[in-house]
Formats: sequence, C-alpha cells, structure tokens
Amino acid sequence: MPLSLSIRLALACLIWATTVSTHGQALALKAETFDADPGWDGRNNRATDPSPRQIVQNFGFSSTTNAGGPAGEIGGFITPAGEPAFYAKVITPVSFNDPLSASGILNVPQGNGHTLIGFFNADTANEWRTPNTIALRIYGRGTYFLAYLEYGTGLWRAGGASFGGEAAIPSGAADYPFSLNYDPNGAGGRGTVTATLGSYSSVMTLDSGHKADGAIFNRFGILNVMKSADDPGQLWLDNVTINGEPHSFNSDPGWDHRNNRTNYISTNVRPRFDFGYSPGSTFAGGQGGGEIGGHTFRGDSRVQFNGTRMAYYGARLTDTLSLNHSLHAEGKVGFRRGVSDSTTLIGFFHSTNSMRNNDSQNSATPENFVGAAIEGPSSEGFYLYPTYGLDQEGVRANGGRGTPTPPYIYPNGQSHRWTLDYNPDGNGGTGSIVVTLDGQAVTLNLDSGHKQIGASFNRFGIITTHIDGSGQTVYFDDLTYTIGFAPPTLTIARTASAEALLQWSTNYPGYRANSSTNLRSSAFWRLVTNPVTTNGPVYNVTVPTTNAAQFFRLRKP
Ligand SMILES: [Ca+2]
Ligand SMILES: [Ca+2]
Repeated sequence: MPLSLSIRLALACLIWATTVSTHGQALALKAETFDADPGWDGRNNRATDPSPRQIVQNFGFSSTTNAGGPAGEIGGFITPAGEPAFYAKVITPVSFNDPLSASGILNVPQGNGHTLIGFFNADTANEWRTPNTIALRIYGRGTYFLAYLEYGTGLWRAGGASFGGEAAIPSGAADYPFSLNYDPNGAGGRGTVTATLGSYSSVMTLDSGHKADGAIFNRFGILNVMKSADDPGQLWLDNVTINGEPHSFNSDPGWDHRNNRTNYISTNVRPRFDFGYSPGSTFAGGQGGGEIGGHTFRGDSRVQFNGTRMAYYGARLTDTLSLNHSLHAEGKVGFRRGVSDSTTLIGFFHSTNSMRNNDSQNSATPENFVGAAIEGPSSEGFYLYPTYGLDQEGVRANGGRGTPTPPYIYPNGQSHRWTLDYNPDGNGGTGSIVVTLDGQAVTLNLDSGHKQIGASFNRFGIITTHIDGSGQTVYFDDLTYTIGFAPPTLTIARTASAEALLQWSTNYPGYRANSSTNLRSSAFWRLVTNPVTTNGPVYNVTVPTTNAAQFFRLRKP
C-alpha cells in the first residue's frame, strides 16, 4: 500500500531563505523592494511638530551705505535654512592648490542670522558644513556676533577656528575691515587660511590629508548657513576685493544669485521628522520605484518631551530576537544631504524598549539597537559604521566606530550597497558587528559582558538617536533583513506497515501537527490529537496510515 504523504507549511506570503544560527534555531530573511507600501510600523516619523516656518531672503545689491563706504553695497536680510540662498561673484574655478584672497568692510546690524562670507561652490551648496568652502561664518547673537573661520573639502571634511576665542564682537553701527587669505604652501604644504576681522585675527591649518581631498571654488559671496530653518539676521559688505579685483558696488554688479529674494514655507525645521515609505522614488538607486527614507533629525529622549522627539519606521519582526541570534541586513542606500552633527541609524531595534524616556543624555544610541550609523565627526565628514545599544540606559558601543577606519559615505546622492551582520560568536564569543559599504568592511566587537546584559529586537528599520542634533536626508531600498526564526521542518517516516512517525525540532515549542486529505486552498486542516512525545531534540507523533492520501503540516496556533 503506497504511502502518499507530502508536507506543506502554511507560510505563503514570505520569501524564506535561512541563515545558519549557532544557537539552534535557523533564522529567516525577508526581501523588500517597496514596490508597494510595506505597511511598516511608524512612530512620529511623519511629525507635525514643530510647525513649518516662513523663510524670507532679501539680500543682494543695494544702493545703501550700511557698511559705511560710498553708496552701493551688497547684503541685506538673510535667513539660515535647509535650502541654499546666495549672492556671489562667479570666479574662475580654483582649488586648494591656488592662493585665494578677499577683503572688504563688514557691517552686522543687531539681530540673529547665521551666514557664510567667502569662497564656495554653487554646485555643492546643500548643507553645513558646506563642502568646497573657505569662509568666514558670522553668527548673530543680538547685540553681538561670533565669528569663525572655516573650510570644507570636496569630500565633506571640515575644520574651523574662532576669532578671539569666540569673542562677543559688538554688532550695530560698527564697520569692521576683514581679510581672508588662503596659502596652499602654508604649514609645509598642508595649506593655511589667515583672516582678520577688526582687531581680531585667526589662523587655520587644514587637517593632515584634507588638501588631498581637493576642493573646487567657483563663487565668492554671501551664502546662508544651511542646517534647517533658523532666526534671520542682516549683514552688509562694501569695498570687497576678490583675488585682487576691487568691487565698490557703485552700480549693480549683476552677480550670480539663488533664492536671495524669496519668501516661502519650509518644513525643514528641527526636529520635524519626515521619513517613511516613499512611493515611486529611486533616490537609493533601487531596481524599482518605491523605497524608504526621507528627512531625519537626531532625536531627544528627555522626559520633558515624553517620547515625541524620538521616531522610528520599521518592519515588524515575526519573533523577538536578541544578541544570541545572528542578524543580517543589506540593501542600497542613497545619502542626499548631511548636516554636521546629524545621524541616521538603520538596524534592529525594539518598538518600546528603544524608545524609553531618559534624562541622562549619556548615550545617543538608543537602548536595544544593533545596526549601522551614518555620522561624522565634521573633521571626517560622514562614515557608515557599526554601533549598538544594550537593554540598559547608557550602555552601548564605547564610542568606537570599529576597525579599521570605517568607509566614508558622502551626501552626494550616489547609490551604494551596504551590509550589516551581527555574529553572537564573533571575537571569541563577545559578539561582533560587521558593516560593509561597497565591499569595504569595518568590524566592531562588543565589549566583554555586554552580550550578557542583552538587548531585544522586534523591529528592523530607521530609528532616531536619543540626543538631539541636525538632520540628514537618506533613502534605502532593496532591503533584505532577518525577520525572525525560520519555519520548522516537519519530517515523516514510515515506521510500520500502517504507521508513520512525524518529527520536528524542540527548538519550535508551541507548534502542532495538522492533517488534511488534500492541498486545495479550501482544504480543512485537522489538528492531529495523537500524543506528542519528546525524544532528545525532537518532538514525535505517531500517526496511522490509511488508504487515502494524507498531508501534514506544522502550525503555531
Ligand atoms: Ca560702495
Ligand atoms: Ca524599490
């Protein structure tokens, strides 16, 4: 009598692939291309607070005399914003290998504002710190202003210096002569910038290796600081000499401009989170339209905000996973905008335990997190590096970004492939995290004892930090991630002429065998009520065989 038996698992909608786990249960991966809304879980990720803000820009040539020279000057009302606004002279493109010089008269009326004056590149003016810049930065503080000297390379690496140790320089009627000079041969060829502002002077040497990043400057003029919407201010310039060419502004110089006379509403207001499912878009370079991402800000876990200033957007895992499980994720990323002091985190986290309020502010990384961070410092631009937080406030990766130096990721919109692997047996059992970007790997070992403190994960996706800061615009697509345990395998063997044995692993408690006479979608699956016994690592159920075909499956009620 032939025994016609076949096994089916009722887990249709998912594409399963299993990864080996050294801790008993195989884990399953899910692939997601975001062709349609994946229905992920979101919290505060499309925030409505703070409200959008009005951005007013009203600067350029003016026949006025605020800066003290003969009538005619440039300047006006400038608003720091997420969107660039400038008024600048087109110059022959020059680089870090060329000497640069500028001078003139500066007037800063009382008020706020945050503005760059200097050499920049109109094609890469997108954020602060601003790549391809050598500039003065004027930060209005009411009755005084602070002045800085700063640069950004073509690869978003930046450095700076203050004037007078952040001296409070009186604003109002006073006019200040200024100068800005770059010497490519300074400091043994590293390159130095020297500047004066009134009675103050400042010298800045490019960090070792930064000159080799390169930079292209094709404008000199006034550029707003591009973080997010902030309080406006005024400044005025006259008698400006740029690389030896004087400009008295006796008539309109007709300089290049963008958004310098405008009035609009911006939603780029810190910390108004705006990320999640993005139908149709391909910013991450995915194979098809639809992806996740958008505009993040660093979050804030302080109790006063009661969870409203932390956000996430994540897939629900089918099981709660821990640091005892191998975790994998990979996909494409497109990084479009990165302000200094900003972070995007992607990885495994917990919908409640990663969102706990806490005033300690001693860890930016959320509790219960294993993943990758896109983050500075500004002297290095942005890295993609591994990080983690445990199920205990403030206990996390100890500041390291792993070894060797992590891969740089530039906010230039290019598509990259990335991977994330947490191995609980890595580094002799402490656990380790490996992140790659376009094949370049960095490994972070968990500290001894951290795995024992533990962490739990029931989501995979984007989550904000716990200490506030600036914003990033980043997208992810074609993601594959560990979603939970792989389904158990049911085996069947004939053990006697009219008897068969069903077996499955004791790693899957709670599963029960079902039987049916057919595999049609309308099939009625009956619970197998025969006794379940345990024999070592397997559950056993003996079932009688009959003349009719019978099918068996495992199901978790
Ligand atoms: Ca003038
Ligand atoms: Ca897609």
